[in-house]
Amino acid sequence: MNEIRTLAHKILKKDRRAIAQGITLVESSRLDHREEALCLIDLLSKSDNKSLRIGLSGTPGVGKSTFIEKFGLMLIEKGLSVAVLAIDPSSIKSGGSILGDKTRMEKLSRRSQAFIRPSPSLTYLGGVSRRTRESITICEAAGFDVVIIETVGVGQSETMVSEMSDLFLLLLSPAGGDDLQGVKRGIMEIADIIVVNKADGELKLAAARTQADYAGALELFRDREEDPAGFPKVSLVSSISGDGIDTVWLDIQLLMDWRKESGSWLKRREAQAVHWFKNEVQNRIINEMNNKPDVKKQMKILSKKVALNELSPDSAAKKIIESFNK
Ligand SMILES: Nc1nc2c(ncn2[C@@H]2O[C@H](COP(=O)(O)OP(=O)(O)OP(=O)(O)O)[C@@H](O)[C@H]2O)c(=O)[nH]1
Ligand SMILES: [Mg+2]
Repeated sequence: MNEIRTLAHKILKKDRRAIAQGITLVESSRLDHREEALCLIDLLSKSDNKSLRIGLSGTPGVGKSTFIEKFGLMLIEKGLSVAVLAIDPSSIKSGGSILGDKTRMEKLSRRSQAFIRPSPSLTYLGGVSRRTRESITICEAAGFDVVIIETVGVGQSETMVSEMSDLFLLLLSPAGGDDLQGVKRGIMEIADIIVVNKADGELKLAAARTQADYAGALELFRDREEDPAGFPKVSLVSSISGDGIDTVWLDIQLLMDWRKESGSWLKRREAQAVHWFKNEVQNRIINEMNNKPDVKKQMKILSKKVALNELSPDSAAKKIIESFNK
């Protein structure tokens, strides 16, 4: 474990290779690596650095990479450092698309104040969330001022990302039609700032219309007592020209200052930590069960009975727990 101590030490000094190595370690599914990863995260969790964690989501092609590049460069201009963790749950099926992204954030990835880490997800969503959370801890310990967690909009992943960030940005394109782009209510509920991108050239008018549509729809959700007036809000940006990006940053700061003042920022972090703790308890119980051959065998038998309606799901669950406790 001395190696892990050295690794932690290097990460705390913002050694980029060590950061990458640490993330690779927490991403590993090997059991011995998991033990090391646990040790590393425990060592790093004690750092008292608190990065701003921004969740960012949007459908493919909406301009996430272009936005992050402009936004990240702006942060660097302001003397801040930024880490980008991109997760792509859709690559479970497609085999990964986000990896090409590094080239699309070319300017940002060349800056020493930026760290970009695309992660194709090869495992179940629970696994993705665990390692992303731990990757955030690594970036935070390394002292990045801002950590952006990017995900492609596919239902579950937004919720997961919002559960590990301080605030959540949803990127949208100017709409063609008058419907709300099929954006699910749940996602509108978790968004703190909706950013309508591509507000430039021919799309400028459509973007303004989209902004108005969403501002109207958001009236329904604007009852968050812990937030300042006007949030959640809808902003217009062009990630190509950079117009509006600074306003988004001002809004983010306004919201964070407000939440820190009111105490809701800390409450959210505490609630998130407890949430993930419970999550890991479930993961561990399931893992332990899967590691017991006789329980696994009974699981198979009972699954059949449940499928044939010979046993209710709850009775079957009770039996499994009984045999697990034996
Ligand atoms: N006109 C205009 N085009 C933009 C803007 N932002 C991005 N684009 C274009 O939209 C396309 C997709 O942009 P990306 O940044 O790759 O989008 P993405 O959301 O990262 O896409 P995926 O990584 O595939 O999910 C590119 O051709 C960009 O040049 C913008 O503000 N205005
Ligand atoms: Mg992209």
